[in-house]
Amino acid sequence: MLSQSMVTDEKFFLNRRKFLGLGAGALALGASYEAQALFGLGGSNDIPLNWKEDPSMSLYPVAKNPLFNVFLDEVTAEEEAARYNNFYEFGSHKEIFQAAQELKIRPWTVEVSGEVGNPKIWDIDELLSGMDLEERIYRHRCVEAWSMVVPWTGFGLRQLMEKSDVLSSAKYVKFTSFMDPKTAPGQRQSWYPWPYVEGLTIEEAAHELTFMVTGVYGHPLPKQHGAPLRLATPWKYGFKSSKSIDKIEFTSERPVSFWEQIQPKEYGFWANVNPGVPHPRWPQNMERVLGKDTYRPTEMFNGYGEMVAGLYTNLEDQMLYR
Ligand SMILES: Nc1nc2c(c(=O)[nH]1)N[C@H]1C(S)=C(S)[C@@H](COP(=O)(O)O)O[C@H]1N2
Ligand SMILES: [Mo]
Repeated sequence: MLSQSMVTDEKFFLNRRKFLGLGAGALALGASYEAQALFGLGGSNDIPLNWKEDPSMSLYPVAKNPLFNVFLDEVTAEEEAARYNNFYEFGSHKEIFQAAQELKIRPWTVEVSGEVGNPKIWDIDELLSGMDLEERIYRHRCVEAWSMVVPWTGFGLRQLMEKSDVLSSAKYVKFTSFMDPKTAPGQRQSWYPWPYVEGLTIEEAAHELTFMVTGVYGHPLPKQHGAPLRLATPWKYGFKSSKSIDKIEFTSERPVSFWEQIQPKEYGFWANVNPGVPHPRWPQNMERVLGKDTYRPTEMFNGYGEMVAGLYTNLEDQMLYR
């Protein structure tokens, strides 16, 4: 269960470091990035970054949008981000980068449906070539209290909404991730409500921060980051950022997201970052900086408050911060 692993994440991390400190366990630790650093196993050559065979390779790198690099945060090392993932389809732990290489990302279609004038099943490469791609450096704050700073490449969801002619009857957007238990062992664990589903209000969907991610660090997205298409909503907890999306539905009804189905008191629909509202089982005021041994204070709306606070006026009755 996620709830369990969320509790143990911090402890597990510290225990592993202690374990390493005893000088044992290079084998048991496998390819963990802590082991890489301590035993010098590394170099990026053994990180499975499948983008080398990705047919969209020639689209990268793209121009940076400097508007979205306002924090001057230190960008997380690519190796750190590529080795420490949440992708429950491939396991309920962080080291899924090998397992995720089984995901087949071509052919891949993205079905846009529901309350739209132009429903369409997009071939991913047609979709990518029709969009204005840009690079944005975004913060990412996981509900488990770790964070990273990542240069994503992608396009504003708003671009796709315009092409799809979203109708005024659409109040929400629902993202559905791929379903393929043959390649994704986590999906054979039938107690999870597969496939992974997430949603936003139509106002959130149209917000300029809402980014459909197709690449990272100047190249196509590796599978462990949710190739070939994922979401980034940096003012919300990371579980809102669905990976490997193959359906986008505009609807009049609020979707029930994956974690909300599992544990609605702990993981809600809104999930906006707020350091003052603890998770029921741990505080949210600090975050561990991925790849470092340092912590930093968590910021309201993960630092994006000026841009997004207006989305939540008159919604005080909602569970906005879980
Ligand atoms: N389909 C799917 N999307 C997902 C998840 C998942 O398990 N399955 N985990 C979420 C969580 S909890 C986080 S923190 C981010 C992690 O993204 P990253 O591994 O690329 O850093 O993906 C989110 N998107
Ligand atoms: Mo997360």
